[in-house]
Amino acid sequence: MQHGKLIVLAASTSESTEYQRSTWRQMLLATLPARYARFMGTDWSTSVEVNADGTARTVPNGLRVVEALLSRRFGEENVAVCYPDQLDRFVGPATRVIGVHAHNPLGITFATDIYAGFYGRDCEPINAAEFRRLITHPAIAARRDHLKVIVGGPGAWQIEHKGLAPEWGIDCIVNGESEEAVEDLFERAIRGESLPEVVECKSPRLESIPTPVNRSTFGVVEITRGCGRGCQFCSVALRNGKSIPLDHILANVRRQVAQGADTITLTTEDLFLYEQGKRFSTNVPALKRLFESVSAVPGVRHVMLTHGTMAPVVVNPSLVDELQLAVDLSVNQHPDSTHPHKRYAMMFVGLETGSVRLFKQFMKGKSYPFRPEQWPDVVMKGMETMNRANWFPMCTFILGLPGETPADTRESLDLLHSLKDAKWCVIPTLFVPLDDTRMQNQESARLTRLTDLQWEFFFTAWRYNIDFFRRERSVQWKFNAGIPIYYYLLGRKLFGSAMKYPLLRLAHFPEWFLRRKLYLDLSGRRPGRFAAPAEIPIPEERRRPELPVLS
Ligand code: B12
Ligand code: SF4
Repeated sequence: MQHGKLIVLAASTSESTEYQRSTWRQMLLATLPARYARFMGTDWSTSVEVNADGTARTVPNGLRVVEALLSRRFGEENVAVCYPDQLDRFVGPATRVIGVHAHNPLGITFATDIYAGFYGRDCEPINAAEFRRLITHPAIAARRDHLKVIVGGPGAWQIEHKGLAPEWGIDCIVNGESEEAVEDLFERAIRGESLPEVVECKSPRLESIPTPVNRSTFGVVEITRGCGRGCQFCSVALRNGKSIPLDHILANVRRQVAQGADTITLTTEDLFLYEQGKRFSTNVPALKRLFESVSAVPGVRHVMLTHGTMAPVVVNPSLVDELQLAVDLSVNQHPDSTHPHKRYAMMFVGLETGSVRLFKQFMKGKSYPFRPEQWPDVVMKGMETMNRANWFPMCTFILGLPGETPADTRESLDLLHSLKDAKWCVIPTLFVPLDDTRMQNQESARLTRLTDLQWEFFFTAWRYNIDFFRRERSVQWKFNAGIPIYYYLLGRKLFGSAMKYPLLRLAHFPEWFLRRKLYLDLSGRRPGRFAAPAEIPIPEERRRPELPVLS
């Protein structure tokens, strides 16, 4: 392209790839150390598919939203969306703005840099290396005199936080939902006006959210935005809650399919907020209608989920049975599923802590309509109900919340132990004070400061995951043998001896040996502290109001 496009939008390959159709694999790209990934015996490819004209086939949905807005305002012939390797084809003398998407550009959010940190302090995750390759691309540097660089997306705050904008030649960082800001901002950039270093956006009105025109990574289609549960560490907690109208959702699904997607990822902070009634009451008929309508679109073979909460499943245990399509159309399979094709529905669920004290302090809305004191019961009952219906959730826990004491960590360990036989995946993360949250001024938790109990939580969780998801038992012994070697060569120097026995649990050392050194005893001699109750009473004053009647 000789002259270039007026507006070029770009996303890094590791944030755009659909490689092996695995969201799980893509998430690992956010955590694996770039330097050593190739030695890990697996193909951690960040390969992406390019259209015949050089544009990107799939990029994160947020960038597709921006593309839709800018194409409407400036004409689609003036906007190109591409990956770093194709920037040369679109950036030219006519280009005035480069808009870059940042999902997790430095890898400093929950669950990311901590894993790269196991390989040494200077190891950056693949996501960070790939983002740097994009933002420092020579095609952008060569045209700096006549174009502006604008970076937006859920992880844009990371660049601001680390003060990297000047070094990377970024003119403006856009934080938050950009629907009502982005067109005027790009207009100013095209005119060559100076831009504010940072723009903080407000939640848009529902009618300002456009239907994307092109295909997003993993066929992401938004069904709701925002969440009113108000957890203090969460950046989307402050976004206003709204459900996207079904006809917009279906129009988006049709566009995804028309461009080759056969999998649609219904994206939300909480599936059960979709068309909710008052005070978080789940609208089961609307959810069923959503699943039925999406799966009826010709070309849709799979439907995937993003996030959800436990409390609605406990309030209404038949909910997951009613949404059987989520299992039937899932891409995930596991031998422990009782589904005829061994499918299971996977959804991210934030459990975050077993400590009622911390739960009350930082996230009490999560258990509504149940009281914070009922949280462990809600988790146990919700897990039992989900598993029975072949929903195997992927659950996060946050270690190192501000003020966490050993007693709090023990409570989390007790809950973890009680879930020993659950069908799930548990992801331990470390507390990160995300910008735009009520905890943004608190201190981050650090691997180097984890206590022995926190290490025990960390590696017991991964031991559960290995045991539940392990496919090839033959390689297990190599993994087990490698762990003590890692500890003595590197782990001990980086993190001290507090990690030793927890790490040996990951290596399947016998429990008769470990139980003298650790808090939990996984040998089965002691039952878990919590069990799923037959029923959990909803406090009288929080009883569910009637749902609005659906048209
Ligand atoms: C779908 C999704 C995924 C999918 C697909 C990701 C993808 N690469 O496409 C999967 C499951 C794979 C995934 C993985 C991860 N994700 Co994710 N993901 C989401 C989710 C649920 C929806 C994203 C979405 O479409 N939102 C709707 C769009 C419209 O919002 P948006 O993306 O923010 O875009 C708006 C603005 O940001 C802005 N904008 C976006 N791009 C641009 C570009 C420019 C130039 C401008 C001006 C503005 C702009 O305008 C858009 C319209 O308002 C969000 C939560 C959420 N609801 O946003 C989390 C979220 C974005 N993910 C998050 C995280 C942490 C991750 C992981 C790092 C998780 C992990 N620990 O492994 C990985 C990273 C993967 C990777 N390689 O990049 C965090 C980000 C927090 C942060 N960065 O500080 C979020 C917010 C979840 C959370 N609550 O913690 N994710
Ligand atoms: S329930 Fe989830 S999305 Fe809602 S505020 Fe809490 S952490 Fe954020």
